[in-house]
Order: sequence, then structure tokens, then C-alpha cells
Amino acid sequence: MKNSSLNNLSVVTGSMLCALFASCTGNEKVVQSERPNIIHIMTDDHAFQALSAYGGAISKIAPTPNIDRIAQKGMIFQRAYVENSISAPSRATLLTGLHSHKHGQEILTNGFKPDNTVFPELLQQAGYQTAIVGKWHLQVEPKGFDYYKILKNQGDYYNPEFATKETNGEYVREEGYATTLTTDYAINWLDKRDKKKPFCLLVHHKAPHRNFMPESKYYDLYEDAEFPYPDNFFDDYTSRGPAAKSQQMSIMHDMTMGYDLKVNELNDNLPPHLEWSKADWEKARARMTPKQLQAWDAAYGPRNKAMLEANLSAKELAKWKYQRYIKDYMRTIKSVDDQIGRLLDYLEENKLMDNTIIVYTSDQGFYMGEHGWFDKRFMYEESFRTPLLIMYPKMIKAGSVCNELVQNIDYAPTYLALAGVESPVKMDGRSLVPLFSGDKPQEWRENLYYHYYDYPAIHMVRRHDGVFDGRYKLIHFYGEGKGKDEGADIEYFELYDLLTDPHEMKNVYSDTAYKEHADRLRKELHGYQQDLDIVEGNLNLNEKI
Ligand code: SGN
Ligand code: CA
Repeated sequence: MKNSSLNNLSVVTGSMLCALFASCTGNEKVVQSERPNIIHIMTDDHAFQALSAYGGAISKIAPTPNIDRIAQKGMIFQRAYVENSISAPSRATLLTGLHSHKHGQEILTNGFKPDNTVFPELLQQAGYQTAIVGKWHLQVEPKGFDYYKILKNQGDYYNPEFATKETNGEYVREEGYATTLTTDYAINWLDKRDKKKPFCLLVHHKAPHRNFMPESKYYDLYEDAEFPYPDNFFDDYTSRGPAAKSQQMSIMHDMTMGYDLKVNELNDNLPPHLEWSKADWEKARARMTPKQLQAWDAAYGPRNKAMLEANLSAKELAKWKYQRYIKDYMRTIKSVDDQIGRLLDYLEENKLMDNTIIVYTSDQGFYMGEHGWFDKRFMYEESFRTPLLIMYPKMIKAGSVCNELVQNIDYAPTYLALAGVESPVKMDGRSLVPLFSGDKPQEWRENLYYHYYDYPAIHMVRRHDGVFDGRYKLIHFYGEGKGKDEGADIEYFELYDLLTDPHEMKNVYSDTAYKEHADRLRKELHGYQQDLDIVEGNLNLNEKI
């Protein structure tokens, strides 16, 4: 940490306040005189490939100029990852700074321990005002928030239901589009807050989550464009194990013609594993007002008709699905970008930019057709990695880049460190503050641990854990085969060299040229399993797999 960062500090004491800077000694606790406000903006399933700050091919056609403002005025993280690529576990990790098996929310549906310590409650106890608006997705009532206005379950795009303390947790339908409403609630709360206290606000958008329904003003956006196909769109999974082959997240085979792709005419006669989607698409349509529905059908009806009349071959249909998917997904992102611009403008107008740390991220990554997929869950790069942009002018120089390995276990420790608050429980993550100067700290982690548990479940991705050191990635798939696909019990490894194979097409685990890395990472993985008290998927290093 550079000395200049020690400007504007005052000395205080107290057990809840801890030293932010390494130069503190003894019981003297040093915190910034003006504690920073915190805004954590998190979308649901936003792929880094779909954000122009990261320069991907999709975002060249569909840029995100407002989200990019955070990168231009702050720091872009090139190696930000999650520890379990799925929503509820990721949200629980954000709140607790813990790996999934410790906070209990290993899978989508349940598990969050009510007695988990969450960072907002610690900030609240230290005098912060705290709020969350938008997606919550845990089966417990939000704790540690002065105010919440949260979406029901996954949330809906059109006329969604929100619950607040005032409604006693009851969900009440609001008319409007989720992304705009969520931003309205964020700004309303900021406007009405006690301006004498620092604040922490979590803005959690539903978009661009399935089923990718755009706002009416963007129905025509990108319609004439042809988005580029990833090179591995028609991946045949050669050299990969059974998990990559048996998943149910293929654009070609598992995307639904009604619910996902909005072709009303094809919402019947679905294959058994997609039958659920018939009713879900009818429900999504029924949520819309007659006027909204009329506008929707006026835009999508003629396009659907043209597609049906074109009598597409299987390959042409896969490409048509990809185009429809990417266009709708990027349209929902356009609204997110507008609304983040609106929030940033509000902060600028109210002179809140200088003393607020603004973080933009997603609850996990997403496949934009890579390997032929949508959805997430795998430790392969597109779902394991997330966008992460942080702006905080007091500590971060505009236009900085961070290449260190960071993970969503790090958010809670970062926010607590910035506020000068000590956690009574040990968190797995570590504060990102030492990275803000742009210099590589002497001691930073050299690899990351990942663990996905939610099988059998929708998309049928097998359980796996693994280690990534920034270049080599070892993935360990394991577990009993059960559920709809009647898959076999599995236990095997995959190894990738991201430098020579960035799209993870060539599993080199059995290649003797990589034996040294396979052995090294197997030991690292075993070490993580022991240190973190992992209870399932444990390796026996003496057994040759
Ligand atoms: C829902 C989606 C799935 C998605 C999970 C998890 N189906 O079940 O496609 O993988 O959520 O998403 S849907 O028909 O309900 O849209 S997550 O972002 O919450 O983890
Ligand atoms: Ca998600």
C-alpha cells in the first residue's frame, strides 16, 4: 500500500474496527475518517463475453458503454471467478465470504444456514445504512438490511412481484419492467437515506437471466445483425469425459422453442425433458398486460412466421436459435446498461462518486454458444469466470487492469476492510484492497478452488471440483449417476492448458507431457479438500484415476 493512501486517516479505537492498512500497530485501529459508501451491482448470468469493456466479438455489435464507464474510471479484473457457478450459492458466498459447503447453500434450492454471519449485518452494526433491491434468491428472509425490496424467486421481467419489510415479506405485483423498477427502487432509497451515515446498497438485477425477455423499446434492436458464432459452437466433445457429453444445456437440443425462443406456434409437442416449459411460457405471457402482449406479438409474430416458412435444416435451425437467443439476451443487457448509466448519473449529480466504491459483477458467467451451450455450472472458463469492474477514485487509478486471481469469496472481506469492520468469523476470501494500487502484492493466492454440487437438477451437469492456477485447470468430476439421464457413476479428471487451448477443447490429463502439472494440481486439489474440510468428492491420492 502506498503512503499516499494514508492521507485523510484518523485514529480511533474499538473492537469492531480493524486496521485497513498493514502499517497499523498494537491496539490502535486506523480507519478512513470518511468511511466509503458501497454499491455492489450484480446482474444474473452476465457473461464477460457480452460486455464491451472485455472486448469480445458479441459486444462489438452490442456494446455496453455505461457499464464500461466503471472500467474506464476504475479497474478491470481479467481473472475474476466464482467458487460455485450458480445463483443462490454465489449470493450466499457474496454475503458470507465463505465457500458453499460452509454457508450451506451448495445447491440452488436450499441450505443457507440462518445463523451465517453476513457482511451487511456487520456494516449495519458499525453504523452503515444497508439495502438490497432486486434478486435475492435465498430461502431465508434478508438479514442485516435496513431496507429490502426483493424479487420473488428468480423474478420476472414483466410486472414482477417484490416483497419489502412493509409488506411483511408478502410479494406484491408492480407494473413495469424489472430492470427499470429495480433501479427506481435503488435511486428512491438513495434519495431518502440519512445523508449523515455511510451506506451499502446491493443492486441485483434479474437480467439477463433466462428466459431473456427484452423491454418493448428494444424489440427491434440488433434484428438485422448477424452475431458471430463461437468457433466451438458445433463442439463434439472429443477428448472430454461423460459430463461434457451428457449435460442438458445445448442450444440445439435443450433450448425450448416457446419459453426460451418465443415461437408460440411451437410451444406444444415438446420432448419429455422440456415439457415443463410449455406452462412456463404461457405463464410469462399471461403476466403481460394486453397492451404489452400486443406489442410483443406485433414484433415477434412476423419473425416467427418467416422462420417457420423457411423450413430450416437442423444445422440452420441451430444457428437461428443462436441468433434469437443472443439478440434477446443482448437486448436485456441494453436495458441493464441504460439503467446502470442512470444510477451512475444520479451518483455524479449528487456528488457521491468520490467516496463510493462501485462494483459491477455477475453472480456467475454464462455460455454464449461456446461448446454449443447456454447456462453455466461447469468449471470451464465461460461460466467459472465473471465480469468484475471496480471504481473507487480514492484508491484506484482510472483505467487500471488487474490480472491476479480473485474470487467471489473476496467481496465480503473487501467491503468490511474498507469500512474498517472486523468480522467475528473467519472468512475464506481475502480483501481485494491490496490489489487496488495496481501493484502485485507480495503474497497473493496462486490458485483457486471450485466446487459444483447441483446434480441431479435441471441441465444435468455432473458434480465436480477443481483447481485453477491461472494457466492450468484441473477438473475432477465425480459422483453417483442418478436422475433422468440414468447416467453412470463417474470419477475422472480433465486437465487444460489455457495458454495453448483457451477454449478448453483438448483435455490433456492423460498426455505424459503434462504429467508434472496433473500431479502438481492433484496435490493442490487434495490440499484444498483437506484445508477446507470438504465432505464430498474427496480424493485418495494413492489411488490412480
Ligand atoms: C432456472 C432456469 C435454469 C437455470 C436455473 C439456475 N430455468 O431453473 O435454466 O439454470 O434457474 O439459474 S427457468 O426455466 O426457471 O428459467 S440461476 O441463475 O438462478 O443459478
Ligand atoms: Ca445466475
